[in-house]
Amino acid sequence: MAIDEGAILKSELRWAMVVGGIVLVILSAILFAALSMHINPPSNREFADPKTLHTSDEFTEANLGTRVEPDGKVVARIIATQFNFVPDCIVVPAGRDVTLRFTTPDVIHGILVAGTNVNTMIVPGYVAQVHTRFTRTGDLMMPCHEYCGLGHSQMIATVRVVPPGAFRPAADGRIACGERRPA
Ligand SMILES: [Cu+2]
Repeated sequence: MAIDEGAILKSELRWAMVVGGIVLVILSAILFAALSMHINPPSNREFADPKTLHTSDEFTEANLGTRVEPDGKVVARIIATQFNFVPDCIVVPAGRDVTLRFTTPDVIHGILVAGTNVNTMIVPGYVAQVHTRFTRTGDLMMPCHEYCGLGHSQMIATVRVVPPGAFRPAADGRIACGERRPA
């Protein structure tokens, strides 16, 4: 049978269109997730030396937890370690932009906050940062989702989302779990 070059060309074009269509579907799914569901890969690139975390400016023990910065931004700083989060509970206001900042002195961890778009890896040497806005009040679970050792399954923290009226930080801007319960 003779090879019909025209038929081959047509078939190749058809398959190219199929592939192009699939790529378009995938791209629009990514765009839809990014624009309307706010699901994006974290794009922050900041370094934090694991050896000097405890003496660094930002991640000293006294500086961990939720704080309203002088410019009004709500920032929570958390260290993930084997096999704990420090602190293991943070308070955040509902309906307000919140920045979560994580780092780790030991191995790779990862977190997600159940029912929200918060999901990031925490890699030694880097600061993982997530901007979000919590809509529902209540205690949300924040487990480590990257196997980090034998105690991994016990590694879980709480994100306490309180109504804006119940979010009353102290004079220095700090607010911690256990001090003020949600109203
Ligand atoms: Cu972990």
